[in-house]
Amino acid sequence: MTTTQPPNDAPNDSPENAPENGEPNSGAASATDRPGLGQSAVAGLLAAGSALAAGELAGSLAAPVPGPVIGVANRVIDLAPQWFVEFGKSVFGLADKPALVLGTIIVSLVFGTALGVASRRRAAIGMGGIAAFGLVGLIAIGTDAQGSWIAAIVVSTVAVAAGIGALRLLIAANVGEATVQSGLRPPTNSTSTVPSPADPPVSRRSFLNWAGVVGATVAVAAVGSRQIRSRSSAAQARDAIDFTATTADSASTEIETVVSRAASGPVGSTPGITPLVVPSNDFYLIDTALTTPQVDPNNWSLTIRGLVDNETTYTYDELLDRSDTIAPVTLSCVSNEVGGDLVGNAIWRGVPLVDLLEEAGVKPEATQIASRSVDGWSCGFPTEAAFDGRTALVAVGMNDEPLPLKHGFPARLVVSGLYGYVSATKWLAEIELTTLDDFDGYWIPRGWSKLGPVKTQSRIDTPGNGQQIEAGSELAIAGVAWAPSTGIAKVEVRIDENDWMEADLGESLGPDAWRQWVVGWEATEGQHIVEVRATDESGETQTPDFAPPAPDGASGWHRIRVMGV
Ligand SMILES: Nc1nc2c(c(=O)[nH]1)N[C@H]1C(S)=C(S)[C@@H](COP(=O)(O)O)O[C@H]1N2
Ligand SMILES: [Mo]
Repeated sequence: MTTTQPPNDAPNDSPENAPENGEPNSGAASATDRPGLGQSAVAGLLAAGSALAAGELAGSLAAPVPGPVIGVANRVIDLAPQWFVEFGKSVFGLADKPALVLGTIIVSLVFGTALGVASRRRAAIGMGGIAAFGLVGLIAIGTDAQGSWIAAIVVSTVAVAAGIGALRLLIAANVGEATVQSGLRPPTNSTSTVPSPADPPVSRRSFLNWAGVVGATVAVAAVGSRQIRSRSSAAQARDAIDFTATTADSASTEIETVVSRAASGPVGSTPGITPLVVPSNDFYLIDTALTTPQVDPNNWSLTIRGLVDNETTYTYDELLDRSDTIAPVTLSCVSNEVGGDLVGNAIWRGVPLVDLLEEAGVKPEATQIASRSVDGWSCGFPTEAAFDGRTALVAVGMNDEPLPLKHGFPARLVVSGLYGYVSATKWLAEIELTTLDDFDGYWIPRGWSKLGPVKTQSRIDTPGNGQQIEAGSELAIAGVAWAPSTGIAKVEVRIDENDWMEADLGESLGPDAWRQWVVGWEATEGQHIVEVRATDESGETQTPDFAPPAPDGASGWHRIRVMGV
C-alpha cells in the first residue's frame, strides 16, 4: 500500500542531501537519492501543466477575464514587433492565433520541464520558477483589457498553488526516501535515508501513478475551462433575443427577393461563383482577439463621448429597438491580397451612426471618430465619413440574425468604403469624438496607413488558378467586384492581353455591395492568362499597378493562369 500511496506531505527539500558545492561525496547519500532525470523533467512538465490548467479554470469561472495562456498570448500580440506578427501570419495564415496559443503553452511546458530538471539540485529553484511564472501571468492578466488586478491575483495564486503542489507531490513520489523524511515511514521500509536497491522500482511505480493522476487532472481542468467559457451567458443571451419584430422587415424582404433572384439568375448561378450574400458562418474573420469576447448584452452599453455636447449612453435594447436600417455592405480587410478572400458581403442591420452622433452633438473640432472594443482594440476614421451620406451603422444584426459572437455581438461598426482596420470595431464599447492628431487606432503605430479607403477590386472565383479547362467548349469565367460606397459600373476580362471583354453583371444590392459578374469564353488549347479589372460608378478603372496590402491595401489586377487541354 505504501508503495502506491505518495506522501500527503512533500519532502521539505529532498535535494538537501545532494552535494551543494558540486562535490560528489559531500553528502552521505550523494547522487543516489536525487530524483531521476527523466522523472524530474516529467514532474516539472506536469507542474507547469497544472499551473496553466488551474489558472485557465479559475479564469474561465471569472470570464470574460482571460486565463494565463490567453493573457500572455495577448501581451505577445501587443508587444510583438511588426516583423514577428507578419512572420506569424505568413507561416500560419489565419491559424496564427491558435498557433500563438499553442506556442505559449509549449514554451510554458518546456520552461516547466527545465525547472523540474533544475530542481533536482535545489527544490527551491522549482518553486521559485513557478512563482516567477505566476508573476508573468499576473501581469499579463492584470494589464489585459478584459482582465483586472484582483482577478489576476486570484487566478495566478490558484495557478502557482497548483503548480507548486503538483511539483512537490511528484518530487515526493519520485524520491524513494521522501516518504521517510516526511514522516510517513512505511512500516516495512528501511529507516535509512539511503535508498536500498529495491527502492527505485518502488518509487518509480508510485511516481508513474501520481504522474498519471496529475496528468489526468490537468486534462480535465483544461477541457473543463474551455467548456465553461463556451457555455457563456453571451451565447445564451443572444439565443434569447427576439430579432424579428422590427420595422426593418419590409426592407429585408425586398433584399431577400433580390438575393434569391440573384442565386437563380444567369450570373449568380454560375458554378463556383461566390454567393451575393456570404452566409455568416463562411464570412471571413479577422481580429486580434485570442478568444471571442463574451459580452452579455444585459450588462453592456455603448457610450459616445469626447468632443460632444453631451455624452450619451445606449443599452442594447435601445439600439435593437432602433435598428431599422438594413444595408448590404461589402466589408474588406486591408490585408486582403489581390484575389484573396478576406472580403465578404453581408446584410447588416443597425442604427445609422449619424443619428446617434447627432444626439450627442459633435463639436466642430472633432475630426476623428475613434472607437474601442470591450477587449481594448481600437480604430478611427475621419468624422466626415459618418456625415457624407454613405452607409455607416452601429450594427446589431448580420444576415437576419443578431450579430454572431465572432462578428462582434452585441454591436459593431460597419462603415461602407473603409477597410475594417480603421472602422469596423466589433464588440463595440465606446465611440469617442477626437481629432485626427490626438488618437491613433490599434494598427496605425504598427505600420498601417492612418486613412483606409477601400481600393476598388475584382476577383476571379472560377476557374481556379492553374486549373485545366476543356479546349473547344464555352468556359464561364466569373467572380465578384467591389467598390463599396461608389458601386461597380463595369467589369472586364481579357485573355492573354487581348482586347477586354465586358462581363455581365449580376443583381445589384446597391453601391455598398459587391457585384457578381460572368463572361463566356471559347477556350483554346495551351496555357492562357486571364485578367480582370473593374470600373466604379465614378468612372474610375482599377489600377493595374501592383501594391502589397501594407500599408494601405493591395492593388493590381487579379490574374490567373489556366491550361486548355
Ligand atoms: N474588436 C475588434 N474589432 C475589429 C478587429 C479587431 O481586431 N478587434 N479587426 C478589424 C478588422 S482588421 C477587420 S478586417 C474586421 C473584420 O470583421 P469580421 O471578422 O467580422 O469579418 O473587423 C475589424 N474589427
Ligand atoms: Mo482587417
